[in-house]
Amino acid sequence: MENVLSSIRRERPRRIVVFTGAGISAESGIPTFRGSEGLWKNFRAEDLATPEAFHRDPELVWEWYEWRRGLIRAAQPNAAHMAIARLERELARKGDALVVTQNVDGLHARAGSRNLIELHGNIFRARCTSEQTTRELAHPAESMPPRCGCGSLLRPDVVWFGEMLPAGAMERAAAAVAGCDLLLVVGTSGLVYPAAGLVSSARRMSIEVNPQKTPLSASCTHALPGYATTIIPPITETILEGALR
Ligand code: BJW
Repeated sequence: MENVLSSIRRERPRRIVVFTGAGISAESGIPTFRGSEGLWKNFRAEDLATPEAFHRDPELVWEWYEWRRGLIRAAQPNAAHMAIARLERELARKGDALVVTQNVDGLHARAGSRNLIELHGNIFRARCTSEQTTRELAHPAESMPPRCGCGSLLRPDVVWFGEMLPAGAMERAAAAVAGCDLLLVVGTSGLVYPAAGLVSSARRMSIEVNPQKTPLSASCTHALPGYATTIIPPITETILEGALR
């Protein structure tokens, strides 16, 4: 850890991209997808997170999302989300920080991050399956499965397997990663594409924060084994000390 903080002190990065996955929200009590405690241990992605699954049984898919929406609603952003939001706020005119997240939980925004790309959508938004219009769906749905005013089914406004990411999101994220001084890769297994491919666009320093090794570890300049709430605050603090000096 100390050698990584020394590199940050030496390089004084000012343009930061933070690329996050489910692991950053694990310490807020939100289950990750993979691993021994992950959602895919007890639920099959093919039954719940594909357009075919929704077409087959929209009520089942919505019930699963309502359960997850309840868990997330009750959760709070943790010290890692807060430190990243503070980094954006305090860098202000001395640099910039962009968060590119695969998470649909909205915790970065709740922590205060505003410069944010949600690659896989947001679980508190719904989309009409006919008109494609989106709306906030913050509270539990009144009817199941919920419907649009036009009578068509609403679906969670998230990206399922086999679906395209929001238009322009990957392009914006890849350009930011290519132009940044420091890429932080936090709490992702690096298995889901195209998102995981972003890491290969980094040209300068990159630091992975994850208790496990991942397929991305070898392509990062440093891989720090550990938990986001322990490791991210000293990293953002060190970035701010250098950038604001
Ligand atoms: C901690 C921690 C702590 C724990 N601190 N860390 C190229 C190669 C192979 C396959 C493909 C490819 N390109 C496309 C594909 C297919 C597919 C894919 O990637 N499949 C692979 C799984 C094999 N990709 C797609 O289908 C994508 N679409 C697409 O490619 O479209 C192309 C297209 C073209 C033309 C026409 C049509 C389409 C879409 C992918 C969408 C993914 N959706 C999900 C669900 C979102 C909605 C929901 O939440 O319900 O997104 S799946 C799930 O995985 C979710 C996540 O965002 C995503 C990534 O998971 P993440 O965040 O990495 O979590 P975990 O659980 O995997 O890892 C957590 C990590 O945290 C672990 O490493 C822990 O160690 C760590 N951790 N505690 C720090 N405290």
